[in-house]
Amino acid sequence: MFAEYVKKTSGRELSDLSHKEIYGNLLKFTGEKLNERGLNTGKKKLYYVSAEFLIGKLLSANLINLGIYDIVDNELKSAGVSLAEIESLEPEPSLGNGGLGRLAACFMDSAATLGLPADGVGLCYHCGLFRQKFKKNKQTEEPDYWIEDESWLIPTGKGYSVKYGKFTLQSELYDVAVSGYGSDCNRLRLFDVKGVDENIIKEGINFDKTEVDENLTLFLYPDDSDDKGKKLRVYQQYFMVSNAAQLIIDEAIANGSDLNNLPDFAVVQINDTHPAMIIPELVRILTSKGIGFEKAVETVQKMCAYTNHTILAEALEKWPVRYLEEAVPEIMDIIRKMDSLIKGKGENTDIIQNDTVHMAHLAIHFSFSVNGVAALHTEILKNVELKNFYDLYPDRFNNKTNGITFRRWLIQANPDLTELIRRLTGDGFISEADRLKEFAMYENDTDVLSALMHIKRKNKLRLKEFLMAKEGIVLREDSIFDVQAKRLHEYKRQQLNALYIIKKYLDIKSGKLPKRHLTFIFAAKAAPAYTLAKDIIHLILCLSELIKSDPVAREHMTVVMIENYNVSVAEKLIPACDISEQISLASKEASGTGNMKFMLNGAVTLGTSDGANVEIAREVGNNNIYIFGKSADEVIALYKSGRYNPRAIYSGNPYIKKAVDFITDTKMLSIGDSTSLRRLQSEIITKDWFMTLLDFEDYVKVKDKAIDDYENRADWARKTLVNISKARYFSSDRTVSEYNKDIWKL
Ligand code: 26Q
Repeated sequence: MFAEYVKKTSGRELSDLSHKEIYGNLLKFTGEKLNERGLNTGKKKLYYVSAEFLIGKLLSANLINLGIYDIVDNELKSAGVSLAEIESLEPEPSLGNGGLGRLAACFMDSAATLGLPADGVGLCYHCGLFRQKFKKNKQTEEPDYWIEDESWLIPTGKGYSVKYGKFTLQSELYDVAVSGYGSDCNRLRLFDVKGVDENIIKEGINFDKTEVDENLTLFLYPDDSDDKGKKLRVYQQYFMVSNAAQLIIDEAIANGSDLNNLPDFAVVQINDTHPAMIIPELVRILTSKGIGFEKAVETVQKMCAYTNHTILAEALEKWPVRYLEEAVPEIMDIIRKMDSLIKGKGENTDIIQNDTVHMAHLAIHFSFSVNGVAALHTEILKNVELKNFYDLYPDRFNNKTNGITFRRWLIQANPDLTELIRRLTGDGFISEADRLKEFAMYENDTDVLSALMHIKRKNKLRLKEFLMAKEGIVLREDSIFDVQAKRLHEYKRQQLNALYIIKKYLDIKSGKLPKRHLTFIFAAKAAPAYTLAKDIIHLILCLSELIKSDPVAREHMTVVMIENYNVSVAEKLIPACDISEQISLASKEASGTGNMKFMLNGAVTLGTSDGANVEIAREVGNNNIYIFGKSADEVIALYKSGRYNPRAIYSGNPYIKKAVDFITDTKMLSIGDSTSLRRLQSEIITKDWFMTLLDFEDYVKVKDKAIDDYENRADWARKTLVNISKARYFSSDRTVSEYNKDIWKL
């Protein structure tokens, strides 16, 4: 059908086109097919407002959802071209940092698939998050342009005025079609500013932060370590929510709303606090249209629901009043009036405190629903972090355990595993994840277990080829692939994994050899201003170099850190993994979603009792997961007591001391930067805010056990089968259905 399309539109044969031309034609062809599908409709619509949508490449995803992937793939094959080659030409939009942004993309896929009228609303960043490059074993940042002349962005010709304190900006709306699997479409509505100027980008990702009209949508979350960056973030957020609010009200009126009944037409899911200013913005617009203040507040509260994604105090957004006064004075006035409605209602729940606006407080007081993203996380919100709010509004709090779309993370990422499941259970699991139950029945089928091992090996070979081509990295497919892929943050404890690697290296050097070659793979970006996170990257890259140049050690282990981790890398990396590292300090990882992708692809989790790991353990049972470390309750109590003493652990355990000391061993200092390595080492011994050393001993014990168990190949294959089958609970179709049943009611 594609070949015919090319013939009809250009009079040419598929085999005569260059790869670039095929890509351009496929964009148009797929775009038209998507357009032929209608939009999901209904009286009430969901607006998922988010600063991030980490959608990944769209070509394969759209072809799969349209049900024409195999047809197009075969047509291209007949013309001597592979779809993978064509897809490699598609630039990946990096419109997200990590979990929260990818979750938004999975939710968009599921909402469309479930036939729910649900649009995403966000910003059209020209460069998204930075592109990561390693130089001298350190991270550097470059702009990551992704918008080409031909892209998935559909100009709509629509736009709005957004009024700031001292000037007004004009927006331009671009739509991206969101295909569901076998369903009608929804849209991602991305707003850009007229007149943004990419030429103001200087070295790396630096630019003049004061010229808001020229830089507003250049980057996702520009470095906010200085005042100018923070202000720019406020300008960005207001641009996003003002456009969203105007769009919502326009569409509701077009659908027949008289604005008094707005909640019957629109529900807004606020993705973390980044879009929280939509609350006062909606109030502003409603009052400007003649609705009284109190009625406007009441209406808006019935429309808005807030999701919390983090319990780290430093990630909770607080803005100095003077920033808002300068950027958005009208909104600041409304926030003041709203604050006076709830002032003193609970202890430490005011919106404005010490001349600072607490965005989470604003979002909680004026939403009808507040949800956490995993069972443990929601309990911690209710009982600890947001206890004062839970006391005020117990009925508002609810849990929605995160999920992932199987269309991308199984069908697209792992075609061989998909084929095996399809052969054994049929197609149903693609849109009904529960059907993976049927796969569990093959737990003792030796043919299926060896097919699983064969698929894993193939996926390792595919990763090996990919990394060889991408970065000249050499992998051994007979090795155990142990993977930690996620943003670099102290609480996620990549440093704990690195200390284990040092211990293994020292063991090997002293003659204690592992039974099988071990491959430790990292993939992570660090925030540009987060010094310690960059120190941890430096440590890992130095270890990688040290081991690569050691003829004894390299026979037994490999350490690699993949450059510029993104969705496309994840699609190759995750299916090749044996051991999935989910080792955050208990209580700190809200949920995690990588953990779900790895299990779905037949990796076994090594993790702490944190976030959704707790629910993964509940689903798969103790035999099919490796849990270690202190519990969330113990960690919370330890913080409260102020008694954690890393130096005592360091001094009290000879092998911990040896591993930590090695960070600044002469071998390491000859490779790396002594300031960075010393800073990291001293941080671990004297502060260790995320308690790496607390769990080190248990981590070593449990990880060694996992590596040992791997040698029982049949039993390991059985563990992977159980993980795949039990991943059914973590389908984002389940999560989105729950949101709809309890919150959106579409
Ligand atoms: C805040 C203030 C100033 C600048 C930046 C930020 C900021 C930016 C991004 C704060 C947080 C984020 C992103 C958070 C995030 O991705 N959280 C993850 O959300 C996932 C989906 O719910 C969870 O699975 C992860 O556990 C959680 O870490």
